[in-house]
Amino acid sequence: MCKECGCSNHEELHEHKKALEVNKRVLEKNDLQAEENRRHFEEHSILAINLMSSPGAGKTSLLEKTIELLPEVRIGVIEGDLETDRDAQRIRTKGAPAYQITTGSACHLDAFMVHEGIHHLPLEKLQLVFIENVGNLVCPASYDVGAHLNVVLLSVVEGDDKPEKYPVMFRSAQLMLITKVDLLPYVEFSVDRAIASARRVNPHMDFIRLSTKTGEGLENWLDYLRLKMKVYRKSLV
Ligand SMILES: Nc1nc2c(ncn2[C@@H]2O[C@H](COP(=O)(O)OP(=O)(O)OP(=O)(O)O)[C@@H](O)[C@H]2O)c(=O)[nH]1
Ligand SMILES: [Mg+2]
Ligand SMILES: [Zn+2]
Ligand SMILES: [Zn+2]
Repeated sequence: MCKECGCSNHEELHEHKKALEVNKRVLEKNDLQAEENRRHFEEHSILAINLMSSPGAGKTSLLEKTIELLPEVRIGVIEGDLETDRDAQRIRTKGAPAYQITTGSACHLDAFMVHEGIHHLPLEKLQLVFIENVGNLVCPASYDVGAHLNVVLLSVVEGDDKPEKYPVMFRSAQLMLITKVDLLPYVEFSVDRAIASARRVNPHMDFIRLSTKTGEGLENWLDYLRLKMKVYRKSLV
């Protein structure tokens, strides 16, 4: 667990309070940097989307498909992982610029790391930037990275009870993607129960079910992106 989260200091109440104070200051600084990141995106009329999920829910697979299926949109990606640049390489193979952040021990991206990524992307050539956060359903939700939209992926192998068990994450997102729906015949997962669980923590959330293997739902995802880009561009003028 990373020290910024304060989650390694539960031994003594005193220590815990100190950790919470430090955490609060870290988050305040983070929020200022996040605002600057958003200004960078807006100077270039770029819509920025933060993708979050537990490890392996299908974030990179979805980005690969999105780049393939939206050739008319110039997409860039900032990748976050503890180690390796494998996800950035997967994105570059699809022909989009990608910058890999390796966090070492931190289990989330913060606005400072994303700022570094922003300056390594050819912003003047881009219209849409995805930030693929570190696979983790907990602390990425507490760090504003300067995106305009938060999207959470929940794959059907994880269980339909997750939204209420990880409410901070599901409250922070505007859209929940229910991924790997091709596997529904093999798992006990009710899409309706997952949506009901998410609605209880976040009544305003949108939902799309999809599979990158069969292509089901991908058109809805692309429509969602087209609509959000249109609304965003209108908001800038
Ligand atoms: N059956 C099925 N498998 C999928 C689907 N999407 C992704 N996968 C598989 O799930 C695994 C993880 O996919 P990734 O796209 O790497 O997941 P991720 O969320 O980027 O993973 P991290 O970056 O490590 O958190 C891979 O083996 C994918 O082939 C899907 O729609 N259906
Ligand atoms: Mg990935
Ligand atoms: Zn963390
Ligand atoms: Zn800058």
